[in-house]
Amino acid sequence: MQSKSLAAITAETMAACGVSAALDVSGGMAVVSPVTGEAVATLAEHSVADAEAAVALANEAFRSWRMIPAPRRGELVRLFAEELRKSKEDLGRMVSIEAGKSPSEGQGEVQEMIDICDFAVGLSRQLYGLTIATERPGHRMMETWHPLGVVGIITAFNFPCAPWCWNSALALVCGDPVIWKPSEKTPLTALAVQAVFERALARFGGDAPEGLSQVLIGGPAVGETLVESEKVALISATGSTRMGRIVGPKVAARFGRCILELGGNNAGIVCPSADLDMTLRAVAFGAMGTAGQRCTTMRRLFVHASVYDQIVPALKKAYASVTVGNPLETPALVGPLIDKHAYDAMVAALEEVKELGGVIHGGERQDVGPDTAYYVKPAIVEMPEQTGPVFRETFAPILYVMKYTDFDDVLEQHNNVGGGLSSSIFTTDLREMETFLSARGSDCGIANVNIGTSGAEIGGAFGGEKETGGGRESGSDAWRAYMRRATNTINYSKDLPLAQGVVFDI
Ligand code: UN1
Repeated sequence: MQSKSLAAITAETMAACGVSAALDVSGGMAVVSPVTGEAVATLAEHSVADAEAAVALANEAFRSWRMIPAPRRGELVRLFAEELRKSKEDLGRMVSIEAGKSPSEGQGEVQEMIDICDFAVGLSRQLYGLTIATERPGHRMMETWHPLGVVGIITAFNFPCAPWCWNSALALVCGDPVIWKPSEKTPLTALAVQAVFERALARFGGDAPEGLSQVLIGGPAVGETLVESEKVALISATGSTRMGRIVGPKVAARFGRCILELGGNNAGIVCPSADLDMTLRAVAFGAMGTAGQRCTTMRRLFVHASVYDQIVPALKKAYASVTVGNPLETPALVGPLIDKHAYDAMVAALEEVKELGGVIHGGERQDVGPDTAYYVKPAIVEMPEQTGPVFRETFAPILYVMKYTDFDDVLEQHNNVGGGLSSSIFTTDLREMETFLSARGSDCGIANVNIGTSGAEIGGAFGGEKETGGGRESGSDAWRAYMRRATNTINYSKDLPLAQGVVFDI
């Protein structure tokens, strides 16, 4: 039995991260842990006026931060990574308390922050522009990357801190202050991360302006203030496609920049030559990990008829035996759903697929916590075809399995959904693999071979196409979204030749 209350563990963990804010504000916003369904804190909320003040302060900070050399800006991120390393366990525990992840996954999320910080530190000396051949003699052409402005970061409950860091670590080295609006479901982790960041700021010294990184606690009104403010140059938003349909047009209407990382409906294809043991393990983590609440979760599995009767029974066995339980007290691999709403959505999807001829294995609510917590056995559903809820992202551990015979046909089916985030093929056949990765293969932002759809490393650009929103965050050249590009042409000759041979003699 747990001797301390979850609220007490929360308070202790927050204090260990250096948070001094009151966690028991009367009449404040209740923060509920999905682990037990109980409120672990009540927080003061920011108002729209507070959000406007944060935007003004961040713009003030931008004026000086953009003039600090990028490698020096990188030093702040380097110190932040050091502080994150010291607080990895505590921050990981906050992720477990607020999002219900296992300790390994909670700490894994913090590791993802450390990794992107390390990446950003190197990047701070590599914000390269091109030198471009010019058609005019005695001229030189180049491009220069400048800081963009204030970056508003809106994050979702399922990854309470890593996506903020993919954005903020890059934004900070690129010269941009950040304002973070975390999910109302996971504001404590944001406050804890901010406290850790402030330790890095204190070590960094005086040239960091006030308001370089701010957190706004509150609901949609606060987020909308960021989205609608012309003084927020870039909005990077992670969440549902429904949210993206609201945010995208609003930012576009003011010609702001947007990075959208929205829903996925990620699939795997299991080919005749697949290494089935490896496939089984990859699918199990991809579909059941984080209780199916990753945007990269594997939601559909197409299995070739020749291996269906080998892999599907093995998967059913793995699903039946997976441990579900309290992530803080047991070594369970699968923790709770975030709330009743998520549970209801799962129940509704399963009811609907049953009507459509789906054969459901698992999916029952588990009696492993109080009534206020929602633990479920992950569900594997054998479907006769891709139909109904299979076309949608239900943010819960449901894996729809379908049989295929023709490779070209399965590629069509694979791509025939709204989401375009992540995808996997399991094969040892070179032709299938290369076709899947080719222009007529997977249409997703992430296409993997012999690994699952989730668990991307920070070094690659992260994001996807179609209803996933088209944004890219994290590694590769995603940093460019946080800077503005200037093309510079310099005439060092004594003549003034015009481009395209135009004559204009006066
Ligand atoms: C998310 O679910 O919003 O690839 C992000 C992954 C993690 C990130 C998931 N690195 O599963």
